[in-house]
Amino acid sequence: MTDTAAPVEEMAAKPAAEAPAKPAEEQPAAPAAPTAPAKEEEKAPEPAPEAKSPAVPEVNHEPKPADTAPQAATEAKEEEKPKAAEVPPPKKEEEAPAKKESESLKEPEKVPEKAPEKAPEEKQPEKVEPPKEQPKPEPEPEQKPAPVPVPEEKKVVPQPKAESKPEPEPEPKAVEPEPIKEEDKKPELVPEAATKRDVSAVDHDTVASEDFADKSKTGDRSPDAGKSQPIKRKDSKFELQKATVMYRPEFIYDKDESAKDVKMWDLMKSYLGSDTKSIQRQIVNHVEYTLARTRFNFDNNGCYYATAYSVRDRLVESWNDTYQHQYEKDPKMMYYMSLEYLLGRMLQNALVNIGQEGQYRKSIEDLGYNLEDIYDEENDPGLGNGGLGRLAACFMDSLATLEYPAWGYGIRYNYGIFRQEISNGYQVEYPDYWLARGNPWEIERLDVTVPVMFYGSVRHYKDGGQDRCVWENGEVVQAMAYDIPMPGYNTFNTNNLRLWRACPSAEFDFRSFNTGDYFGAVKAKQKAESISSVLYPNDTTVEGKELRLKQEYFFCAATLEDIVNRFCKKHKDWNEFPDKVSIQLNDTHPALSVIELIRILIDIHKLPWEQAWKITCRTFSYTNHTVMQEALEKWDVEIMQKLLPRHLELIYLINHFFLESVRKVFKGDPEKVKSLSLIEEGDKKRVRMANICVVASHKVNGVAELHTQILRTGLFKDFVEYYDHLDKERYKGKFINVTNGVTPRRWLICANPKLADLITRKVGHDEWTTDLSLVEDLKSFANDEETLKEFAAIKRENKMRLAAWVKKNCGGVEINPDAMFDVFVKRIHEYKRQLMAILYVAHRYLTIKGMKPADRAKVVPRVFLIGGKAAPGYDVAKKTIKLANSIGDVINNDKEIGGLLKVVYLPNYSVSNAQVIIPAADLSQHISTAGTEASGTSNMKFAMNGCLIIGTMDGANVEIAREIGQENMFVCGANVDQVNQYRKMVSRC
Ligand code: NBG
Repeated sequence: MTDTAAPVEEMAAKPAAEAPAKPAEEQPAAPAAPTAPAKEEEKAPEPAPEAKSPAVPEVNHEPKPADTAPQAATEAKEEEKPKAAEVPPPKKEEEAPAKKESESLKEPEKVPEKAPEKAPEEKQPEKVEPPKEQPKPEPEPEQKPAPVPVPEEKKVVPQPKAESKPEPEPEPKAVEPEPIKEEDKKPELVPEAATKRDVSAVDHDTVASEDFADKSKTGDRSPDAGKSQPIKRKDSKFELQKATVMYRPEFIYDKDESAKDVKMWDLMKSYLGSDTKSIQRQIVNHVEYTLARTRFNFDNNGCYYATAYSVRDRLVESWNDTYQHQYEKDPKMMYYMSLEYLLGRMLQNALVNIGQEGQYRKSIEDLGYNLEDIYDEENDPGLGNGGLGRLAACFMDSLATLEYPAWGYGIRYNYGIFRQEISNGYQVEYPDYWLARGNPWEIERLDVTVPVMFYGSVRHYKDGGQDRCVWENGEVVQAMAYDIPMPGYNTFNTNNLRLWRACPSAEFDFRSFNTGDYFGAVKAKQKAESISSVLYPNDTTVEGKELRLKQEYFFCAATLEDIVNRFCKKHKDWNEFPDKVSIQLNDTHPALSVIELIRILIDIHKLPWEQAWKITCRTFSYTNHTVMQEALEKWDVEIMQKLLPRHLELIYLINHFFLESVRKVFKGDPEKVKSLSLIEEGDKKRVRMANICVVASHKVNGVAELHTQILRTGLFKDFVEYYDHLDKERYKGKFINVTNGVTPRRWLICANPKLADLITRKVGHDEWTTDLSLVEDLKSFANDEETLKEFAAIKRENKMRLAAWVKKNCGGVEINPDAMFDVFVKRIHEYKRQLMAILYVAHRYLTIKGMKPADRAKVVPRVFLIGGKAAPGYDVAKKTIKLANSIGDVINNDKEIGGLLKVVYLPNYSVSNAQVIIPAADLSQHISTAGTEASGTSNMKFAMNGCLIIGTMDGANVEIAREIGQENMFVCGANVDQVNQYRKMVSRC
């Protein structure tokens, strides 16, 4: 497999509101109507010019790194040149044993000249000042890696005053998208992953602090803890990891430091030990001190939580160091904004990535537990619907692994995707309260809160002759951060995933409470909390609900303020913003962040319109994930006007300038104006979120070659034509392809460890784990009996594992591991054509029924395993599930058919279930109508697990076929051109 298709991994305070807050009842009347430009937008366009035939560019086959990453990340990394990083010399010999310039990784653009006065994130532990030469050692993830963070006094992030200033006289040109500048194309700095962590080869005994036994933060009191083995890392291409020992050289103190600080640095200079005893002690300490359980109550579940906390402690160490490093080096940061993350279980993944699975297995087994059973205790955080959410999770893993300075942002939903049960053949949905027992991976940031406003009104005022705006008198909620460390594989680099939770603003509560309206206060609290309460359970259709728009804006406002705050800590010149910040929009759900940035720049920081627009265009990139009309987000102007009046004004303003340019380019062609406008006209005016994203991004990407081509020639055809006419050269790189990818760490090393091991043994190295194209070396074993035997044995073992899973989860059904496992698992949707597969099963059944015994004897026994969730309101999809189960009932109960055919519905398809299902599949189906599936990613996971694919020439199947050879894929159905012809024929009928 190569980078494209397969395996393309990556191919990836009380919060006191300072802002004016009003209870809902006190809402001002509906805000003023859109400003003048808005009306302008509605003007009849000029007469049509001569129509030009749309230029349809070729699909751009961009070369991809082995681990793919979102476009913005690529930008943030392309230019990096490995270079030794400077590690400040130790002050005292005994504290800094012979160091080596370990970080050969990536050289950031520049190193801050002097230590920052303040740690990056909102607050610092009291008076723990770092040595003068260095910035504070505890930046963003500032709090100490205590297993359960103790709520500290909450700090309030100042509410940005909603003062504003729309630049009154922007030239029309100002909204032309910013051209792709040279520096945008090749970003820059990169972090040397966690370079602060010096890993010189130092004698273990020197490093393993004597003090450590008694003073580690886990309260490790074991006599041999002081002799604990330092964490060992596998050899890798990174200099950083060649050494065998890590210690924390940043904890160097100045002679002048107070005794307290000296003590602090001393206590924190070592990492947690990784010998069996140390691990066991850490786990047991968490059982007693974190979970407060007794030794008589140490079941698998307790063991899971204690183990997870102990692993998290390690992640916090590298997460702190990574943050520290990034803060010092100040690279361009890539921010991935996604409303969905299907992370899957984290314990195994974290252990694999930090190279500690073996040690933990030993330690846990020695305590009398089985690691696989412990893995099974973990809830699967289902904070996503399907491919888009899982892609975001794969990207997080790849970004950390490839050492991009990247953060993910999302929402911490209380309820993720529903849990599906099959009852009497029907799908039944249950709320999935994944937080019931707490989430040991997150760090609750009571100190990181951001106020977010809704409703209110816009006041226009004069400021020294300038027209300005202020958005005010709205309802304020607080966004509180929950951070999840994202460890890279075989690197110390540990990025951050920041999820926001909606909380009531303290001021808001008090007001109701003081007037004696206790229930009003509680209601308000619930109303605020409802914003982050539930993930919308649709993957291709939009719920036109106000709450969903609230959720989207809540996410965008909190994230943008956080990013802007971080930028402002080190920079004063706004023009540097796009040099330091790159934001990737995962579909249009975070589209409002574009408008929010403009609002911050214009209304709060009083930048001129043109400058704000340029900065915005250079900052954002947008990934489209679907061409299905029903999935394209459009918001009623009416709802937007009520909820986000200032944002609507700004959208109209952008549209005004943009359409002026469009009219010029197309000589007033009304059809073009209509199709490109950010506002859809009709009975109800609606804001087209995809159009906002295209206009305000410097890169727009599709997720597979075919999909990108369809975007260029279909959905965004008029945009492509517009930019071509505007300045072909300048905008030629605007619409690009970045084929999706998946992480082979989760989908091979975690899901199919034996196959991963076989690959490593056969190709003679494990470099394929970060560069999947290297599995090509397996080709030479294609006819090697021994290898094939081993592969078959592994597959059979995986099939046995799935058979046991089926027996346990599908009402005791027994399936034969020697039958062919024909698997169809994904969200249920008409375009994916599960119905066709089910009808085929019925046909196969009838065919077998009609066979003579002699012919039947030649039939390969087959088990059809189908699974996936249907959106709760999607009737046809739900009926499809029922049909599959009903047909299954007939077939499975037909004694005459015996074991030749079985049908099983696999309930509650999720990441963790996929990890059991995919490695066991012999054949998997990806048969969407050509042109409808943007990419698909499970096709890649099946392929890398040695499963054959039956697929249409759709999405990434096309590239998979090219990479593995069509002869190795069962290609079926009409291709996209044929489908288009059929559509035309049908429409003529
Ligand atoms: C989905 C597509 C898939 C694609 C994933 C990830 C949405 C809106 N789209 O084909 O249907 O693989 O996105 O790009 O979820």
